[in-house]
Amino acid sequence: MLLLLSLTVSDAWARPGMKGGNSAAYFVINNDSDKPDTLYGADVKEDIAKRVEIHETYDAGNGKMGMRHVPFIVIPPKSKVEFKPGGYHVMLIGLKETLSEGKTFTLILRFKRAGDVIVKDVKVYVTPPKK
Ligand SMILES: [Cu+2]
Repeated sequence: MLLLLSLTVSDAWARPGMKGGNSAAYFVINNDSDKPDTLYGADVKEDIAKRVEIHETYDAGNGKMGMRHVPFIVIPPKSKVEFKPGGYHVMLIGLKETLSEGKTFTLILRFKRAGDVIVKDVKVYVTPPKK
């Protein structure tokens, strides 16, 4: 039986960050299949960060926002999940080099069903690009 894995990632971009600091990557996961999939890990192909984690932003009270690591995110069938500022993001922790505007890198997103999805040319923007 031919198994069609129609899971794609689009609209990827990342925030600038200083060497030693952090950056965050954003994108849209489109699950066109009729089965849910689970994002359980992320990495960067180039050696630009000490750690790469899936994060969510939450309301920490008193008007403050916090963020924390989440072990996995389920992507329901026939749906899209947007990673964006103030929501889910992939955190690049401990940058080994400065990521300035225009720099690109390759993101690897690990899914239970679709396997590793390679997102090429994730570009660093100061202002989020318009879709
Ligand atoms: Cu974060």
